[in-house]
Amino acid sequence: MQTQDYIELEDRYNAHNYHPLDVVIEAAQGAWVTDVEGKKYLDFLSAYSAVNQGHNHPRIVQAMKDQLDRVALTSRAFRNNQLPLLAKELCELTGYEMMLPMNSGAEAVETAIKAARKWGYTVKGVPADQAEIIACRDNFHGRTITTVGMSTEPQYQAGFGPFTPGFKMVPYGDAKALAEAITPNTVGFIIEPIQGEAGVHIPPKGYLRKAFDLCRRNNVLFIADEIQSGLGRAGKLFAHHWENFNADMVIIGKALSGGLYPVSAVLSSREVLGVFKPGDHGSTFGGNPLACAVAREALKVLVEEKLIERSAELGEYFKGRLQRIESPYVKEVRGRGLFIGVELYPEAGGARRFCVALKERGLLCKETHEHTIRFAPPLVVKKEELDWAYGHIEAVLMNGNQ
Ligand code: IF1
Repeated sequence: MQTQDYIELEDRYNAHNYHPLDVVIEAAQGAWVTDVEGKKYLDFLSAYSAVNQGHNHPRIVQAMKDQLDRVALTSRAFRNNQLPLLAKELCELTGYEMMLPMNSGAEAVETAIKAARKWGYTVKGVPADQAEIIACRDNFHGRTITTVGMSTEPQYQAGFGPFTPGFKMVPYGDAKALAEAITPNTVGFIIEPIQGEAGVHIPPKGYLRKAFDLCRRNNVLFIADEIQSGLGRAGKLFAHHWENFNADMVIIGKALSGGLYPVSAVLSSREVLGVFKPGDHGSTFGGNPLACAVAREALKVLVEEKLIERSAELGEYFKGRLQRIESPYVKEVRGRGLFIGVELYPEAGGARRFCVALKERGLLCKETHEHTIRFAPPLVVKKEELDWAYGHIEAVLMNGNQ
């Protein structure tokens, strides 16, 4: 079977909830993927930052195989010998007192919202069913009814209402608006320290810290959605560390497994995660031994291969090169670490055609919204590979879409 055959099958039998580039991948290693025609591509998306450690990292694959030979799933009705070790290692790495494991990012966001609400009722003393959570405009926190209910993107909501009540929206980057939105019933403020899907938006300097201080003063939990920006992607363990504080709650997913398995988690204090009593919350697969073994090794790889430092250094280097391109199409190049967005002028005719052109040249990128191309290679990418990619990006950005 060839590319077109797979596309026809998928279009016939699979729901059309995506518009993928027409490349059919059959294998991958490190920063490279191979399609069914045998063509190789440098991956500049990293499965939306889930493969920060590179595709099929040999150490994580080995840990996964070893665990598969023992036990994959126990359910939380029984204990397993991997969950306690992941919990300890993750808390020691991040400095939090407790974690709660789930599978997808959206589930972990839901978990954080449940924790914040119950904390509000049982610790802060908010009257029953009055808890409010503040979120930011242009956020992306997932696809569940609650998380799309918090979205300001019309497409994510159209046709899916009614939504979960109890959320307020404020503009991203506006501390004054946050201050005005907080009431005695506010239990949490949820934010992406860098907005990914909105187009790699970095808030104004000092904003996150100011927002954190506001939350502190008003006894509101600062909830950092680090599902995409965390675990080294932005050149720090967590992107909000750029402003030197520790969020009250951190939500992680994606690269927590190095892309080999869906693993997510919420990190917080004993005071917050302690609100959950047996039966309050859970998941069939959350915290399963296969997931925990994979996550343990994925975290070790991140630290031992110094991928966070690599992201910071290579990101600075690559962003610098991109910023020096004098293309008539480029409005702005922004980013932290290897989490870089190139925003094009509307006159460029949309980012997608540039992504298609880059695909033809062997570089897999994805547009976000109409006008931004996101560059987020695996953090194991080599400097020479970035230089190779740069040549193609420059050519495409200078010449339109050839
Ligand atoms: C898709 C976007 C990226 C996330 C943040 C929670 C989640 C995500 C900050 C939910 C997920 C993914 C989902 C994926 C595409 C992708 C995405 F463009 F849609 F927004 F990365 F930029 N918080 N982001 O970025 O995690 O439940 O998916 O595990 O196609 O929906 P999930």
